[in-house]
Amino acid sequence: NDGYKLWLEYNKVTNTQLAAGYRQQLKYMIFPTASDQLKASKAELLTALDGMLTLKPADTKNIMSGQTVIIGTPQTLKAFSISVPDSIGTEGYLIKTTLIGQKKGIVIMANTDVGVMYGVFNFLKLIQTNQSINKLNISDHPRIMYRVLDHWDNLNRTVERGYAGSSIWNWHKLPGIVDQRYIDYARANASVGINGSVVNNVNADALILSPQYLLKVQALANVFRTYGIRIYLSVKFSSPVELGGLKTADPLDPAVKKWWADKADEIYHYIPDFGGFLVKANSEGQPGPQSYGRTHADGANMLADALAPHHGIVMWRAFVYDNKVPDDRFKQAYNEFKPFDGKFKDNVIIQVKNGPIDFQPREPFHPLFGAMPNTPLMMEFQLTQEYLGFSTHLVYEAPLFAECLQSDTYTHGRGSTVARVVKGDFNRKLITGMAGVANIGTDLNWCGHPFAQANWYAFGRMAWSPDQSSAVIAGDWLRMTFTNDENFVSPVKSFMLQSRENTVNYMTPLGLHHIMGVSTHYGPGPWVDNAGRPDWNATYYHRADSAGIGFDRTTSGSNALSQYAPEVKANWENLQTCPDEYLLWFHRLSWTYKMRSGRSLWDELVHHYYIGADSVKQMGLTWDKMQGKIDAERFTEVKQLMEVQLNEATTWRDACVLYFQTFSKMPVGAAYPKPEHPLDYYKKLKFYYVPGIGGNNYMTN
Ligand code: BDP
Repeated sequence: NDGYKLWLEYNKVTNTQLAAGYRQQLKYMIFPTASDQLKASKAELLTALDGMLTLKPADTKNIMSGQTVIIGTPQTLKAFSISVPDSIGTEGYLIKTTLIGQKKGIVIMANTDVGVMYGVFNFLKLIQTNQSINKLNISDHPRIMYRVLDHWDNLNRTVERGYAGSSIWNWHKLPGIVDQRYIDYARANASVGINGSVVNNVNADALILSPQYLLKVQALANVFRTYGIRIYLSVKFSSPVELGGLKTADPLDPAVKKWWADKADEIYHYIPDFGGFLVKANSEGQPGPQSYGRTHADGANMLADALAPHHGIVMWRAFVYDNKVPDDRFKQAYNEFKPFDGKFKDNVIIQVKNGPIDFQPREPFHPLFGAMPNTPLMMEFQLTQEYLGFSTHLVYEAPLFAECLQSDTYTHGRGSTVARVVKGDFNRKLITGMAGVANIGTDLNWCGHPFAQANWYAFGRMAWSPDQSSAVIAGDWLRMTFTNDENFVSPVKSFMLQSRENTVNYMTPLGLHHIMGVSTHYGPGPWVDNAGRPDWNATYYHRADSAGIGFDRTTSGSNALSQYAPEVKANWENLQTCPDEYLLWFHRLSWTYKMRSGRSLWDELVHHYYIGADSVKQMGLTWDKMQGKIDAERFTEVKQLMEVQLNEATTWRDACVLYFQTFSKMPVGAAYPKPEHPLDYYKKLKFYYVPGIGGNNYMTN
């Protein structure tokens, strides 16, 4: 098993009693397929039932009581006097055991074809996870409108921050060759409700908008459409100059406006259901409206006007920073965007990273969430593990997503969680969205690490319904991907749930952040102090010296905390209430500062680094016991990956402890294993051809 099938393995149901029950109830099927989406849904159902139950339900027109499943939209269901409630909306579905006349049957219903597809995938999940289908009554619908994967894929097939091979988009062979991978990619997305895909890097190449490439994009869109997925493109703000030969890309210039409007018309000619644009502007060297003395609102609204006639949207990123904020990069996005609250067109959504710096192992939630009540804010999570050990470390990210989503912004009183802001609970007029920076590449198993697939899966599930539990999602994923054997699911789920905290511990405990290797972001680099700009240096963030460590963002420091609601600020500013997890994000403390545990800050830091690395060892021991419970290929691959992870975790631990010790000058407890090498060894380590940094237009940090 090479892992290619993801969570759509459709393994045989080994519990014979359960299997017999499923077979009995699914003997017959009423599933008319008037559209491609319905055809694809039926094909999926048949493949899955064949795989799991060696069953091919017979098509019937009449209901055989207790043995029939009826699937469809109102069009199909009206013949049976079944009505579909409006409340499930255009993407929701209902799965119900019900009496139709005198006869009992299972009905999977939705208002639209794509709703039917989601219903079918969720019905299959019940069987994949060995649940009873005797008395079904499930109603579900997405809480978020735009559930989008962002691919940071370059046109030369390198993937910025990609650790799973090359880009799956074979631009050279498109549009002629439509790879089966595109179809399987779309199936996997649809199975978790992802309904959008931005296929190219935010550091965009203007060429993507050329007619030659639009034809290639069209071929992908044609595949995606069948699975309810819209295609989006990242666009370079200076495209009118680079591609159109104009003198300027000033968003207020009439010729520029016309160029974009014409370009939008052209795109919709190729792709009538095109989703819209994603824009990284005035960030890390990318051009943007500010290059012409204009604002983010000017830039975003101009593009929004071009797309509006076709119902497209603009996802405008808030990941902006440069050297304009001398004291703290943390504050820049808020400073630049907050003043424009309510000033964006209705079809603009501001895409905000989960935290204020950059996808660190742990960040506090971004202060913009809740701070722009009249502007749609789209969550941006990173599935590719740029700062989480690439694709050799097992890090299940759902707890990271949940931690951010369940944070209380207090902007509309207690209980104003980030999830509620993102769902638009406080302003029903706004469009809503969640994006995940994809971790997908040409590796046989798609994501590099068999467990990295879980992050793609979990993202889809949380984008559909942001309040779901990480544990439930992990359990479903394990059962669908590996086995229903409880002796596997239970121990593995428990280390998955712990895995992100492990990585925080061996990389950036107690609120440390941005201390990785410069540019490559591979391995530890707390000593980095000579990057091109101060805010690219690790020393800028940890500020360690003989007096202490940490970034003072309280009123006496950069006062970044003032960007949060007063309750949040008060909580994090006060050392009595600030959780240890965020301590050094907000406070600068002496090495001897007494922690809640009774340990000194120094001892606590060392403790976390050691338990972090040790937890990887423990995970490996648990995994060893899983031998024989799953296929040998994936067992061995994960075992090897865990050995690599343990080595790298140990390197992180030893390098960081030795480095910080040069300031604390305090001892490391004798019980802890000694580092294998002196600090200098770690500082001099060189890594060549680190994945994820080749070929993109711009790469500094
Ligand atoms: C950083 C990455 C960089 C991306 C940038 C972004 O290091 O490669 O281009 O984010 O999100 O995390 O635009």
